Parts: sequence; structure tokens; C-alpha cells
Amino acid sequence: MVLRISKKNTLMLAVVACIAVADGLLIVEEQNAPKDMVWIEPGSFVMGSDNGFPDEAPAREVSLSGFWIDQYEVTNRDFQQFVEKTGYITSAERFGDSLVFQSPAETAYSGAVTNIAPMSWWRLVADANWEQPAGQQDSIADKMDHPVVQVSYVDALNYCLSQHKQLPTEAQFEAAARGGLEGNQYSWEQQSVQHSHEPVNSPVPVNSPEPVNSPELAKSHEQMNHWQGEFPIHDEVLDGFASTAPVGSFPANPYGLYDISGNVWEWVSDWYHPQAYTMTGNHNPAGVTEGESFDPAEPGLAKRGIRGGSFLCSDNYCRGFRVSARMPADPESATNHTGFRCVRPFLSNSIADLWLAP
Ligand SMILES: [Ca+2]
Ligand SMILES: [Ca+2]
Repeated sequence: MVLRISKKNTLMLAVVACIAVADGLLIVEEQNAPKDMVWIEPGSFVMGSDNGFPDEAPAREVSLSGFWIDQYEVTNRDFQQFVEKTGYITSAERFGDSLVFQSPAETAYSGAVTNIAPMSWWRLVADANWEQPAGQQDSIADKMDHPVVQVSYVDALNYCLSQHKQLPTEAQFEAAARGGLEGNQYSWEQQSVQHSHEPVNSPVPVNSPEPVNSPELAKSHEQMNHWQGEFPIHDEVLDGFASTAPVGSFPANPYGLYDISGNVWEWVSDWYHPQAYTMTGNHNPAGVTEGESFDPAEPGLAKRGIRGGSFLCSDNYCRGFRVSARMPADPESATNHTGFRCVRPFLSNSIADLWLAP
């Protein structure tokens, strides 16, 4: 039997309690909140949107049990500690290559944006992996507090399980992203994406390892790290970051979660289907089955979901930073704009036994 006594989501200071029956007596045991995690209250929220892309509809009321969620995206430092401890080898390392964004502008493309084939801005780059996200010339040495990228769904799940955690469901991620607000399009209270009107040092090479402006400026003008300007040709970098930003560089949402919109897409545990919301229940929904999974762009290949958008999401293209936005992704593929964070169901540690050894 489990009972939540203190339910305030006061970040690291939150205290929970469990009650166990022993010798006919109730024994109350307190434990500290998990480090850098936020408690999301059990309750209901309206998931999805009838005003977004078709796969976000229908909006429906969903109820969730309470859960802990990481305050930040998992960083390179976090993932390095995991690898050093376990010897884990990622999907991209096993394959020997991975997907890296390359702006058509950088490949001497001179046509109109509308003539660029969708997804043609991805290149399979040899030796691109979490330690060198853009390939052999890249390094994370000065980006240890940036979100880890070039991790597949399988890699992300293994990391979370090793921490006695899980990947969030789409419903958990969306509830967390909405921050307790109702009917919100974004993870912040203002219903628009605000931009600074003072572009700095643009254009900046995409995949630049260095922020071109200070996190302080980013905090003062922008709600998140995304793409300002016409994707995929020109990023005005008004938010100061042409690629990933250190986690926590932008304001937290009302739940105290950083980069829950933007910076990097984040893996969720649901298998993807564009009509998933008509196929699953409304209490703790966990998505369709692997066999039901369907991506119209690649029929026959079961996909997991990613959420929250990335530094490549713009107003003119995917707008994936909206709280209801969904995307399918091959669970064994990795890119340089997809990472993750983990959740921990209340007092559930037994999932550590499920860790998938590489
Ligand atoms: Ca940016
Ligand atoms: Ca994110």
C-alpha cells in the first residue's frame, strides 16, 4: 500500500512518504525526493489539440498517476558517467554512422525553400556518435552540460533503466510540458513565441559548438532554444544558440522543468500512430502496440515517439516545440538533435531489474 503524504512539487526539497504494513502497525518512512526531479501531481488534463497537426487530435481528457520527471534533459556528463560505469555501446557506435543535420545552404543549394525535399537536410555521417555528434571533427569536451544527442530510443531506455527510471509516456511528457496550464499551445504562459529584435552575429554556421551569445541574453529574450528564421536555410540565432544549449539556459516552465520545449527532441516510450488518441484508453495511456505502430511516411517500420522540438524547429516548419506536437522516429536511429529525460513512477524501483544489457 502506498500513500502520498507530501505532494508539493517543490523540486529537490519535496519529501514523500511511504506506508508499509508490518506486524499490524503502520510504519511511516520518509525519503528524499530524487535528485533534480520534479513531482507531477496525479490528476487530469486535456491532451492533444484540435488546432494542430492531424495526429494531435482529438483533444481528450486524460488522467495520470503522479510521477517524478527529470528537471533537465540528460546531459553529456550524465551519459558519460553511465558509459564509464557500464561500458555501454550506443546504437550509432555499433552502426558506425549516424544522422547529422546539414543546412541545404551549406551544400550550395540556391533554390527556394519550398523546393527542398523534406528530410533532405539529413546526412549519414561516419563516426557520428554521442561523443562526436557531428562526426570525427566534433567533440563534446566543452559541452558536458549540453544535452546528450546521437542516442537512440534503445540507448535512452537503457540509460533510464540504469538510473531506476523509465522513459516518459507521451501523456506524461505532455502533462509535464503543459505545466498545469489549461489549453496552452506552449509550455509557458504567453500564447506566442517571442523573439528578440536584435540579431547577433548571424548568420552562424549550423552545428557551431560554441554559443554565439550568452545564456543571460537567451534568458532575457527567448523562452527556448529553437530556430528563428526560415528553416532549413537560415537560422537567425536570436536565442544565442545555433546548436544545442547548456541545459537550463532558458526559463523553466511552471512545473520547474527546463528545455521541456526546444533544445533537443526527447524520446518517449509510446509506439507512434497518427490516430493513437482514438486507439488507447484515457487513464495512464501508454500508446499503441508495436504491431499497431504506423508512420505514413515509412509504412512497415514501427516507430517510437519524440516530443518537445529542438534547436532545428522553426515557426515556418515543424513547430515541434508546441506542447501537443508529436513526431515518429526509428527507435534504433539517432540524430544530433534528439536526446531524452527520464521519469520515475512513485516508489517504483523494481524496474532496475529490467535493465537491458548491451
Ligand atoms: Ca537556437
Ligand atoms: Ca527538450
